[in-house]
Amino acid sequence: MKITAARVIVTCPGRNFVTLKIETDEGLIGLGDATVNGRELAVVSYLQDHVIPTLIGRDAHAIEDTWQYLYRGAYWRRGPITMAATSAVDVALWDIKAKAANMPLYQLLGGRCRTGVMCYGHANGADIAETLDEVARFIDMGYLAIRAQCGVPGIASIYGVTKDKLFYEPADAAIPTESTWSTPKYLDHVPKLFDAIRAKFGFEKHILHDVHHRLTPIEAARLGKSLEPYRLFWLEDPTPAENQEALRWIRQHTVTPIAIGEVFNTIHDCRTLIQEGLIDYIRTAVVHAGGITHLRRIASLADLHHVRTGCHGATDMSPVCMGAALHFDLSVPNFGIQEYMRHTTQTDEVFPHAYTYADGYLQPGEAPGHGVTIDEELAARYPYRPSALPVNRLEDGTLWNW
Ligand code: GCO
Ligand code: MG
Repeated sequence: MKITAARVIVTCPGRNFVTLKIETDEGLIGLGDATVNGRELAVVSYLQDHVIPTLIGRDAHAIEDTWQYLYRGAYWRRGPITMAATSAVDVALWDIKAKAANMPLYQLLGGRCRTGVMCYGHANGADIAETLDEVARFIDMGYLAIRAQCGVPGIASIYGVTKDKLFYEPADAAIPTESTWSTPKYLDHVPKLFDAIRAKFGFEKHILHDVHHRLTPIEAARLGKSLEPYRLFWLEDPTPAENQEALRWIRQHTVTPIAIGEVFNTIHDCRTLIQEGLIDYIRTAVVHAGGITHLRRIASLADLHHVRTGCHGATDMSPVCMGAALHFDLSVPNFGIQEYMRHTTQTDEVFPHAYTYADGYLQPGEAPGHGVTIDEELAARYPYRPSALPVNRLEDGTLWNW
């Protein structure tokens, strides 16, 4: 089966998505997500100028060879743009192979390892009272695991707190908006939130929290220690983890489980973290870490070291990524949890999908392939809108991690 055409579709049904569509001489088509939030057109160019011309005429079944061709063959390997483009090709080819086999993708990946994919939703509020109401709402929706984020007195706006409670789109302007950050105020407030959550709801549900790369290692160690009584499922991105060795400090001081990796693109970004057992969950996403092919390699390494998966699933992972992730989640032995931030109705209409949510679990569905399609006519009605992620400054104006 030969690849005869490939095309990039950019659409903005509430937020920007980049989708690769691959066609074959047997009439089968495959879709892959290539969205990098705030950098969408860079991936479009990489795909159109450097990847698509090399795909035409290739064997659509040769997934591993194509992956190696795009990774090793590129010379300028790794990096978010290259790896998102590689991922889009990889996922589209897995979609085609599973359609050719007339099977849902998880069957090709070894079959079901569990009955469903436990996911976590996002409860957030301007203050503790509002966050508690939101946690209650997610419990009512059947969630077994809930991430809680909350405004901090004295900080005007904060990562993860939003007006639209089911969706979150931080990329809100063509030129990045600026927010202000205070580590001392945050560190004093956060334990109060989790104290209130456990006091009100007990310990039955899994509770998670995202620090979003804001702390130094010793500050992160302090936070992890102060949250131990509340037994979090995980504490996410406590520090910017390009310095993998810094996690040794955090690990020495706290038994709060750590999750890292949503911004990583290859196994090399998390090799030390995994091999030294410095984290408990690896957050790499299908779209940003080289597709199903590379994510399976990361998961296999992680499995050796008792690290479980916890794929990034914010709104900027398109339904195509979410669909592919659920097949991976269902079939990977060392699955931990899947993030599930819902998409807007417009996004769901542009990307009809087989996956479903019920009672705290997601199911990828039984449609052949990954089960996600695109309504191109509808997609064309939502043109690209430039939008970048915000930047962050300390109270004295020093640029900090957002
Ligand atoms: C998460 C993430 C997101 C990111 C967003 C950036 O844990 O879901 O931190 O909220 O900020 O995906 O594009
Ligand atoms: Mg995160």
